[in-house]
Amino acid sequence: MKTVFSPRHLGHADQVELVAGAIVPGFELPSRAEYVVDRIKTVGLGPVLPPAVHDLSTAHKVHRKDYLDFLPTIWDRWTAEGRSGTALPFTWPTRGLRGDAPPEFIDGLLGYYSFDAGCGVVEGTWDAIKSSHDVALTAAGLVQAGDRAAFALCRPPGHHAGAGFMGGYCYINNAAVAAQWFRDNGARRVSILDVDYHHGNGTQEIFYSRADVQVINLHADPMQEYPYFLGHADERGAGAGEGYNLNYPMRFGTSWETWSASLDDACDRLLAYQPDVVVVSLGVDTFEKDPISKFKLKTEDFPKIGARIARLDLPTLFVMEGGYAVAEIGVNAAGVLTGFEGRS
Ligand code: OKP
Ligand code: ZN
Repeated sequence: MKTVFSPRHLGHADQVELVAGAIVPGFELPSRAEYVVDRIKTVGLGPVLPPAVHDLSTAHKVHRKDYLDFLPTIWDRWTAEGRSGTALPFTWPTRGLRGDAPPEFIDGLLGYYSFDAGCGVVEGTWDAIKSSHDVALTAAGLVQAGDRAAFALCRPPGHHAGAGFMGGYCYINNAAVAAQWFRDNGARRVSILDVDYHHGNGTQEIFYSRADVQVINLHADPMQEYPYFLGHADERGAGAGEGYNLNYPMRFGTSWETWSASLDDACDRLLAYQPDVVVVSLGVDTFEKDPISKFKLKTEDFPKIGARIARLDLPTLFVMEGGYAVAEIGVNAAGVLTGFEGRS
């Protein structure tokens, strides 16, 4: 299968984040994507193509206009205050505060348009966000044009980004934009299968009231793990979307036996929906050695994920999300894709 990839992700670098009470170098490192693209080439998955430039018209159907307008302005607003380093928020409009309108000053805007301090912005961040969006849409185009599958090697990732907010290293929800694009280009129904360790709260929020995009999430139980405030099994969709959101929360320590049982059930539910195309939010942070996660999948398990998804026998777009054990992320992500192709 073809991979779409842009070196423009490299400008999104040296951002910091808040971990265990300390400001530390961010885990969402540029080397992550470099390890994956290197491994794709080593195993000979297929050609690696640059993205074509796309406008934001599809993104505007899944994100709020004011949010998309704000994103490219963050770095200039930050430096206009004489600041450097990483732009980060420190105040959020939680219960008991008004969150109905954006304030004027950059610190307030950053809080208004985020749900955590996980989305640092540096000079090259917007260009990386836009390149990641273009990667997803270019790869979607390959599937639309008849490729059985394609790999969007997106960085930054997207599944925590909601209609009007960033969070969890995610700014534009690449998988959601791709799903919307498939809907606008002939797909009657689209399924999003999110196998990242963390619940894809942004994707869930975007499609929660829609029947035309089924959203299935396999993830760590939000009672124990980030993002904490969404991802429970009783969140099943609302209104027209009732029954089209499915969550499989699993406890710390989950290994292949339990995880794959959830995947099997998810695949049954996916097939029952009869989608025309599947978008896989591909996180490999379920890996036993991932530095920020607590599941126990082994390297040998990742090809089995791909093989199971291949059995759906549907056009499939893989969109890169998380995975942080940088040395192994390439092997595990490529393992899913070669497993999909029946190679291992
Ligand atoms: C993004 B993706 C605090 C760090 C928690 C958020 C993790 C975001 C994961 N110790 N940061 O789903 O892989
Ligand atoms: Zn994750």
